[in-house]
Amino acid sequence: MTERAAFYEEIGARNLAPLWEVMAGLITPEPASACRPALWRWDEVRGPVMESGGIISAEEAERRVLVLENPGLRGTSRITTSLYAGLQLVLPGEVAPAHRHSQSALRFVVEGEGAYTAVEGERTTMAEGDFVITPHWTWHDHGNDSDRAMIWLDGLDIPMVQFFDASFAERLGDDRQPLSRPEGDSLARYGQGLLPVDHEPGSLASPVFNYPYARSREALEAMRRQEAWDPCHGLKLRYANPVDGGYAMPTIAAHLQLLPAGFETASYRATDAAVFAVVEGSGKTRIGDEAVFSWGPRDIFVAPSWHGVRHSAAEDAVLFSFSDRVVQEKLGLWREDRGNA
Ligand code: 1HN
Repeated sequence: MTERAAFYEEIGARNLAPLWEVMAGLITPEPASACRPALWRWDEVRGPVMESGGIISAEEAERRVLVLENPGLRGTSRITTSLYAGLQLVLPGEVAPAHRHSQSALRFVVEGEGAYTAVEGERTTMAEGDFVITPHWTWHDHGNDSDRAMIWLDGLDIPMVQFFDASFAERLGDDRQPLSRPEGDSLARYGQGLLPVDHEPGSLASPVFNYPYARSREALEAMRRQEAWDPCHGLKLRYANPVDGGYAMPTIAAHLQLLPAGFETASYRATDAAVFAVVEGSGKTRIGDEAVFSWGPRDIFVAPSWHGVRHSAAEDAVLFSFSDRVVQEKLGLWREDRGNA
């Protein structure tokens, strides 16, 4: 045994390790993630999601979800190093029982209309493209009183909470939480460019918990008549907390963007790995040197940290996306590179 190996063995018994053997892997000159570009085509995932409805009920599963696992991070329930994503199915007549946990969640409705989520005493009926949040430690339950299956994309900060060892969770006991406010109350109070006088923020998350697609889409459509297109993003809007102008939740940033037919974005990279869900249109996205994905409605893809992203839209296209950008910005870590990747 060499002198070094003997030394490592000796110190290892005292729970000590030599930094110089691992330093280059710890402090990389640029992000070096195991996260890979990946695409989930709707025509390949819808079948299994619907099939899961015959395997287990929403009630028994608590949440009947097929997890979107990044191929570079299999077995860890992650779509990126910091985020979890899944496709959740709620069939007509089903309920997903009320619970709350430290993890914050977003829903982006992919298929269906008429199912609901209740959050902290208010229900919202959901439609395709709606962005719905259930912030950390809020009671939430889902149900479907419509006659159609509903499937949505879940995004949660599970890996971040895991990293901090800060997970708490509890069940309410009843399937449905008691309702204390009429549907639409939050949007009326906080989502009209007005705020209740003397409003004191009681939470780090937005008091608006459904950002309906019809309104977001209309905003993009109105802007396109006026706005110069951003070379990297087309027209891109950020889901905002109306109380402080920040992101809708403290750990997950979300955006909606419009790319007009024929538009090709300049290469763009940032330190936040992003999950994209296609709402409308079709096109292609090149991610680093590794992947070119052709996409259409309801497809989902992920771009890892610091990989150059270039979108090209064959038809007018709308992309929803979410990432950990809000956290990285707070920690002074977030960087972007426009046009050089
Ligand atoms: C959760 O609460 C939901 O409320 C979905 O719909 C997915 C994955 C892990 C932990 C909690 C939901 C989840 C989750």
